[in-house]
Amino acid sequence: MSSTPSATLLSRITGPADVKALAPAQLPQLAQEIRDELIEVTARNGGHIGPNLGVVELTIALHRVFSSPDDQFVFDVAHQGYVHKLLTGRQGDFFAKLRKTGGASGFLYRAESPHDAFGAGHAGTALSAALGMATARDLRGSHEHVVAVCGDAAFTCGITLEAMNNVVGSTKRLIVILNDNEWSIAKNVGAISGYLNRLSTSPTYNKLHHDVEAFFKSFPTGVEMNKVYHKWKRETKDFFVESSLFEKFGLRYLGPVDGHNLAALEKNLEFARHCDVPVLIHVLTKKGKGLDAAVNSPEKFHGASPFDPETGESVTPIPGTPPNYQDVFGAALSRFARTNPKVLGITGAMPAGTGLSQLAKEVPGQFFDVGIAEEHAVLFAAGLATKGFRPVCAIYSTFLQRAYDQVIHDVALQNLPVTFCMDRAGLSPNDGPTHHGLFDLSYLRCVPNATVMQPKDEDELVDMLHTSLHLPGPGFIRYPRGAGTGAPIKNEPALMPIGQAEVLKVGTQIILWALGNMVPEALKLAARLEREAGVSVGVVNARFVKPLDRNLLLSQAAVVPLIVTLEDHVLAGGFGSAVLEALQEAHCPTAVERIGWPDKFVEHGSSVEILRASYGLAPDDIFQRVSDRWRGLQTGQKATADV
Ligand SMILES: Cc1ncc(C[n+]2csc(CCOP(=O)(O)OP(=O)(O)O)c2C)c(N)n1
Repeated sequence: MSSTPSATLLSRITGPADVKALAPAQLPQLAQEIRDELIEVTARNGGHIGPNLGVVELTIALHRVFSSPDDQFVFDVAHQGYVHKLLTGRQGDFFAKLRKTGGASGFLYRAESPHDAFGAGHAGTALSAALGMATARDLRGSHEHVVAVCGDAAFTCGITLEAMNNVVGSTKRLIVILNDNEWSIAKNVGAISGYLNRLSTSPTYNKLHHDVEAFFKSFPTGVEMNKVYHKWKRETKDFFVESSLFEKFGLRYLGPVDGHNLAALEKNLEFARHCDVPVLIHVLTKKGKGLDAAVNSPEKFHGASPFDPETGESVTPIPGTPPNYQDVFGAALSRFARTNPKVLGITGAMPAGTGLSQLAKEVPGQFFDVGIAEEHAVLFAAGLATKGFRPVCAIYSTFLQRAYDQVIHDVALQNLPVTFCMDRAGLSPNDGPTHHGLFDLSYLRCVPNATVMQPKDEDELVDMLHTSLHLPGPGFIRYPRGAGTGAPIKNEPALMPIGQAEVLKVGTQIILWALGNMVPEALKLAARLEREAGVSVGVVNARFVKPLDRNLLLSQAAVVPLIVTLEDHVLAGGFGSAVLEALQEAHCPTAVERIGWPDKFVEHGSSVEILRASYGLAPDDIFQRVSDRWRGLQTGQKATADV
């Protein structure tokens, strides 16, 4: 694996100036050392190994031709920013702890380094942001370069296309790198992907590429590039053929360029640096280059869990680990779709992550991957629903944020029966704030016609999916990342009474109202409170956040002094807020203690447990808070009685 630090070129890179100082002949060694480091760290920690192995040469070339942080790189999604981190002073221990508590984030953050010009984690944002930055530069009269680095799948995002539509008229100087590896997480889809494929193989464009080569060859080295460019431009007015899609949007097309050929990359970047028109360089890269397993299985190694660096085999899960929620959902949806041709599954470029791969394999005619296009996914579902279909949009909680207007304006307002299955509700610990699903209850609870639920286990997830497929309007089901509880799944799913909670344990002094994955926590907490604080504690599995089981809540609140809500969601506007609102509307004065995430962006960390502990949400903290609140109420009651 990696050589001892003193022997490596990489260990001597403290910033971009050191990358520039290397001789061209040293660069292949640097690239190899970077790949070794990427493999070693991601094999241990998990992470976006495939995308990063593909951009090693591209990132080196960017840092040799431009001068970060004065010049600015905006990486789309920013999951391919590991190489950029290694070249901008973040190697060593910090990088070794990639995606772990106290280590480098798996994405780019303005707060992490001055070299991170723009943060991201969601796809399709780079071109818009870069256009804004380039326009700001022009407005204030400075001269730095702004370079957007976008994957081919980023061009399936509406925002990228909206930004392209605005390049003309916004700035004359913008450099866009189209990093084309033909893959999104799964194989890229749609017309744009087909177009890029034709572009990379088209003889016309390959000829243009050779012309750029010829241009460079025709001038002696050492001549000032700016003069060369202007002379060449005068002489070859017709060089840029107004025929690629990008040229129609005002971006001069250069390429395709071999993304693993450092000399070719540097030449094209150098050329683009001197252009006084917006330029798009089409760079062809191999996702996973340097790790055979990743080249052979690009989807698995897009974002991999820890793996054996020699064989690429995933580190096997602990035997007996229950199935993931996503797989239970995928199996259930396939099963429902097989017997009902009206049931359809829709994903925005996440067939494996959402569990929809199973539907794609078993009932392909009822499966749709629309690319990274959540707004379209939801609107498309709305259209399908008007014709009697039962579409299921499988979109992570965090990515559904992007389609909020479609949820309200197109689905809920027309009360269309679209089901939303929101995986990764709660923490995505190693990914951090861009990927935590902590806001969906707040943004959905206020939407009329919505039914919002969260299952306590896998079996209830299947029941909820079945129930939602029978709703007259939109249904939203949230569930967390990772393994379920191991609950056995019934042979036949049950239709759940809408808005009915489930009493799991009767108690007479405190009632814990828990949502979804907090239910098992609540059962443990109840047992401990009874054991250690001598209180009688009941537990309710809320199941529905909207409509909330008001009857049960109010009947309990009439007889117990304390209701505690537990949710894996922000407190502001979440499940506990729904409980408070219901009590307030009934003028019920019962005390409520709400347990949930605070009004902060929660950073990345090694595990859910570590992050919970750092926000006072570890089981001990919750026990303490509830015991204290209970004691406070008792003291208060006694004081009132004494008066
Ligand atoms: C809005 C949104 N939807 C989905 C994702 C999940 N996602 C992360 S990377 C990715 C594919 C990106 O492909 P591409 O832009 O081609 O870059 P590559 O990884 O191939 O370098 C997807 C779908 C996301 N980050 N953001």
